[in-house]
Amino acid sequence: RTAKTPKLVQICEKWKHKTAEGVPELLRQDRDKDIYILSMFPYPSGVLHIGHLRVYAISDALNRFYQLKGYNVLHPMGWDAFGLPAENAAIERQVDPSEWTAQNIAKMKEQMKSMLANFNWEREITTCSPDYYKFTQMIFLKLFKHGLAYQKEAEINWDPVDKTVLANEQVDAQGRSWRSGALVEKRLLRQWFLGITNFAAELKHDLRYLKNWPSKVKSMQNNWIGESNGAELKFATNDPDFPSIEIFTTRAETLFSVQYVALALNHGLVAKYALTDASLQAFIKKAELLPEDSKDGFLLKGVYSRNPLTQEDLPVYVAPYVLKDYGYGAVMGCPAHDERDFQFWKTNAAGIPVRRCLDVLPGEEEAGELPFTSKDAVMSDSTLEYRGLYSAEARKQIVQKLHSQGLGRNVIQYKLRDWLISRQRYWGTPIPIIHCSHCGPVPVPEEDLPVLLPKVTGLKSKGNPLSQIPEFVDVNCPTCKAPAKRETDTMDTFMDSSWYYFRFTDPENPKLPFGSENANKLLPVDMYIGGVEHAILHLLYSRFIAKFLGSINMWDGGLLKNEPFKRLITQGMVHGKTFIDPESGKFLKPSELRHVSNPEEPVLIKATGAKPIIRYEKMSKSKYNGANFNDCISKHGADATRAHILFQAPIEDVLNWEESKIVGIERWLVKLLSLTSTISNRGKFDVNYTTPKDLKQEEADLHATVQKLIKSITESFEVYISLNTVISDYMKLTNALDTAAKKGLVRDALLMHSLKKLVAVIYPVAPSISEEATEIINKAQNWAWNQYRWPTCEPVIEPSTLKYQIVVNGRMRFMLTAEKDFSKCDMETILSRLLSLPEGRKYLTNRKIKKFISKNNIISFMLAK
Ligand code: ANZ
Ligand code: ZN
Repeated sequence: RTAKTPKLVQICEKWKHKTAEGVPELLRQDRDKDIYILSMFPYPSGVLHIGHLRVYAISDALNRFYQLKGYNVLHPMGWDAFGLPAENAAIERQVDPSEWTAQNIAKMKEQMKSMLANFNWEREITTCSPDYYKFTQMIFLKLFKHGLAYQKEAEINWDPVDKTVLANEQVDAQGRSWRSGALVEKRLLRQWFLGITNFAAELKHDLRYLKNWPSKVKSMQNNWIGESNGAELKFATNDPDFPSIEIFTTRAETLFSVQYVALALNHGLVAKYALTDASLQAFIKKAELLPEDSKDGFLLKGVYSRNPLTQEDLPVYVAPYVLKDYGYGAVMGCPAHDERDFQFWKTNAAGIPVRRCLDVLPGEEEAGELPFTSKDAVMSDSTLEYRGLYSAEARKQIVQKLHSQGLGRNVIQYKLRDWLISRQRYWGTPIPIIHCSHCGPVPVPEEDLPVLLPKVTGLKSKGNPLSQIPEFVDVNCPTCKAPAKRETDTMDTFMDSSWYYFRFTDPENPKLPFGSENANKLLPVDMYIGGVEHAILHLLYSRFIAKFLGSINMWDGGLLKNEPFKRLITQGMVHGKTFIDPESGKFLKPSELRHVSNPEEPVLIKATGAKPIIRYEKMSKSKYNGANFNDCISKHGADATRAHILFQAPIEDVLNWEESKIVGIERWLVKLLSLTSTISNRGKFDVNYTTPKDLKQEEADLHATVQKLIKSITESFEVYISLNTVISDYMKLTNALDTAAKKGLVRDALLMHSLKKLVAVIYPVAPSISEEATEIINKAQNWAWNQYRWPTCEPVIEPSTLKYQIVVNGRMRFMLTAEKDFSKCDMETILSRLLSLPEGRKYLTNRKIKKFISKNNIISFMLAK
């Protein structure tokens, strides 16, 4: 470790207060340009990890860049504070979850300050605070009013020992409760849902407006929504209670090869027969536990369904492979052209030949074994009037024909399901509903919000604590005043985070979640930065809520169709260095390793002296590869740490964290400061210096390099958001000035002029060093200059003099500095100038010139022997 490192730490400490406020308010230039930069708010677990350091280093660099550009930057921070970990801590340690959360927030806020993240703390929000969840409840009530919040039965994970509902994350891969170890049961429970599927089409189609989202994220959203264009077809039955079965198909042209109809376990027709058929009941019970790809089936004897196109009567099966909540929970089975149907038919109707209706395209090789599943095919001879037609055309004509007979129509299906928000847990936003036996579910009147979460002492793992508090549960119906029961479910925490970016635009509004004027002015978020692990749910729920709030005129998302996030930046994970014993395959602790000063094999295993396997992996306690946020900052200072993490990898890539590589950054920062002193002490300069027109070639070259790098840095921030290139450009710029300062071929005033630009452009990443450099300059120059303005790119200046190479008989003999057009002069003029110089006389006196060439900056003579 160099002796200079502690100095960087001290500099950060020295400027702590100034760097915390960002560009001073009074100096921000053009206050009517707004920009909203948001990093995903964290869960207050108690510690920030290196992954957080990465996100906030990115968002704060962008924040400070736009401050220098004169923007009014909204860069807020808050806490996604409801959820299971606080509840678990409360159960385990018998602490109040709100206190536990508050302590964690305090610790993490300190860490954010120590990394110099400049947030709008005056707008801080915490989702578990009644001032916030009051409005989460208000938004729920608006959804309720519009029919978008409703109750229905749904399967939950039930722990029969603890007698409690478990979240999916609390059930292990073997289907056991994480706490009691009991085998988890599926139970039906009435639960609250939000009608996100009403927005499925918009959520899918508006993805096209998100030009600045990573395409990977858009396609993940697209797949999750899962739009499927097909047809609803009616198969008549011989059952008077169910005169027809509706099925969903994307392949209506395969109707000629349909051999059966299969129904999901919960289909209405199945329910009817199960009432009287014990063997069917037994089958359903068994099948509920089978995986989705199971090919089991149960034939409903005596029931037939009629193919609407061929009028053929077909058998009807009950099959677990038919999904309960997709389409109509019913399929038409085409063994010849669908893999799943083929397997089902083989299992359940062995021996009955498969009937095909599609052939390969003309000129293609016959597909061989069935099933033949290509969607690009032609109708076979067996299909009468459709024979020879391409699948797509036949599909269209068949649906048209069935439509005219009232037996079919085109429909779009989505894979997306409504959002189950009920949680039978304590630490969440209470659902503001009162159940009345006369009036049904009644919304809590707005003036009674928030429905406060009651304080609970001695939280236990069994059951939902809210349902055990009579003062909470027993209330009067707001409508008829009769005794009624309060809803005891709380909301999924994704509900809290689905609208927090609205609240930041108007965090103190006492009446509304936010005022529309503020939201319209500041939203959509210009840049949203966070982990790709939120690519689906959080972003989809946020898009849904933003669109819903737009649909009821709570804000106007304008051209972006109520999309909340204009640009999405997903940062890659941070991996830590792991050491593995090659013999046992075990992860090694730092204490089991010995560091030696051999650059080839710097680390050895203490016990065996062998070389460990080194890999970078996701940081985790069990791999001993975590890195400590506080350590890094206290050893190297915030500036170096920020620059290091930004430099190590492009934003979207995985970053292999290796603290020791920070030395490169430290060397650069130390060099920058010493260069600043050197140039500052070379004389007194005009604070308003502008680049003169008469530059020597060396000066013009440096000037051009500086402008090129400033342009590149600006574009990296503004266009590409490529912050690792920003750091490498900082280094190039520093080196260019350092070299020029050492060579002494550039006038010092120009060096100072360029240095000021460097000091300004590093501010977004290294604000303390930028302050320190400014102070060095101001002290030496007796200036009151500040660096809080993004430098302009000056036009390139043609040098007024050039350096010419004088070549004699093919060898470069000496250099000459002369005016720009010197090489265009005639030979006599050039020669007489050269002969006035000692080197010229040495090579050219009294020599006969055979050939003379003068081009660009090369002047060449061939002499006669
Ligand atoms: C007949 C057919 C023939 C089908 C063929 C496919 C190939 P996507 O594209 O994912 O939407 N299907 C419909 N409802 C279902 C349910 N509840 N559970 C399981 N499968 C269901 O898939 C649409 C296809 O999935 C539909 O088209 C239907 O099978 C099946 F050669 O109908 B198809
Ligand atoms: Zn009532």
